[in-house]
Amino acid sequence: MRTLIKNGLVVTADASFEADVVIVDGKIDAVSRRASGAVETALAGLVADETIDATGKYVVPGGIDAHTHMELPFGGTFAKDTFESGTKAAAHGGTTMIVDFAVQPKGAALRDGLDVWMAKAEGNAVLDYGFHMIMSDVNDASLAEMDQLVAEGIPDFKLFTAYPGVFLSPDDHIFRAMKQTRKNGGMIMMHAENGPVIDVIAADLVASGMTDPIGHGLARYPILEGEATNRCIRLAEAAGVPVYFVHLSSRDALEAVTAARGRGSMAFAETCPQYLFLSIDDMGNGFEGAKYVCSPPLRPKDHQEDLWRGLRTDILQLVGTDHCPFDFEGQKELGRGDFRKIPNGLPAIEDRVDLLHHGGVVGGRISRERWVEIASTAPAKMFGMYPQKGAIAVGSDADILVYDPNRKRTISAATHHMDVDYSLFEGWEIQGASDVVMSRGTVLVRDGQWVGPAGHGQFVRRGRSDFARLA
Ligand code: DUC
Ligand code: ZN
Ligand code: ZN
Repeated sequence: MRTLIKNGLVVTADASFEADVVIVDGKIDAVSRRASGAVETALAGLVADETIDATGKYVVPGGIDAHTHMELPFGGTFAKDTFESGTKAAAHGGTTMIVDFAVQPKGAALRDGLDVWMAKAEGNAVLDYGFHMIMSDVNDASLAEMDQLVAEGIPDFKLFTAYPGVFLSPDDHIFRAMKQTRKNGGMIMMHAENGPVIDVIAADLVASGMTDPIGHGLARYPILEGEATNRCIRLAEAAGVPVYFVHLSSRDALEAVTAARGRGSMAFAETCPQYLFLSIDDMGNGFEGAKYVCSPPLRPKDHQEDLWRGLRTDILQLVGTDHCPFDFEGQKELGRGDFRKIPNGLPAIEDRVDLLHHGGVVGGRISRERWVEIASTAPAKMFGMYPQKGAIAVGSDADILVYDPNRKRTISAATHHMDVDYSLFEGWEIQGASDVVMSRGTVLVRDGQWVGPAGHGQFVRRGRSDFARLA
């Protein structure tokens, strides 16, 4: 099968140039530049099974969302998107690969959790997928298992300083896991908030009668993210390993990463669309605010431009979603009368690529090349799958968007594809949308319609991070 995408503007993390792209059997076979002013490339006479005219459009690598939680059991319920519905929604929004988090059950092996998540994804995901591993129990056995998982293409491990009694690992456990990655070449990902202190503040708020969702945002002080981020950086420095912060949300945490990078530490971080576009003000409308409950919480509005600055200056390397959707009705409602019982998590997977284009490129905050980098190329490099993914280059998987930078669309729960009954961005008109979404050469979405096969996704074995090579 040969496909030709012609007349487009190829945009990569490095440059933009006019070129035609040939795809053969799912891989990029040629990227042929048009000479300045020329209408056609050297490929003009090429016969293809399908030709896609990308005149006036960008041709970019598909988005990679390296932070998702399909079907996560959490807060007494389950994140609602399955691997099928969640990856389909992702594809509609220009994402062509996800990395989800498998969870080690407490008291069981890493492998037990991994097997469960593999079974959920296999045959159901329509996009290629990888896994990070959440470690709920750090002990001699799980430390030894880490080496095996790295060898099998699951090289990163998430630990928490938050959620006491559920996911929290004490400092010595975090340190032991970090030391293990020094030996096996993996990477530790941290959810950094001071959970025990947050629980004290939250209990005080509830005791004083503050039970609304806004209490969730008020209890989780930014300084407690800054403290935990700095602590984990120092632990990683002591262990001599890189460390990656998931869902960095605040100026306080950004300052910790900035300082670490300034002294040469390998500290890396992502932020998420919700922290770039929403604020704690969104949590204030009575119980409606439950729609915006996630951890870390939405921050005061003035943190947003600091996060954009972080993206512009590479203090933050990429943007993932932490996609973890719960219906307002029946799920978020579990926390009526006590914000601590609201399931934490937001739906965002379908909007990430377009929101970053709209707020970043159209909004004049980042270049279109940086947009491609934070949405696709940097995740591929950070998580050991570049240049198979995240590139428009000969030999790469043909995970490609034909992207219309001018098309406007209105976000709404009535038209989105995520399996959740509300949208964080209801009624927002944004600029930029994918006309064609292709995974390994197969068109999945065309002009907003699903045209792909079921169960198209494959597990991607990942290698060492390109960002975090040790001497
Ligand atoms: N934060 C969330 O909001 N949801 C899932 C897990 C997490 O850390
Ligand atoms: Zn987290
Ligand atoms: Zn998460």
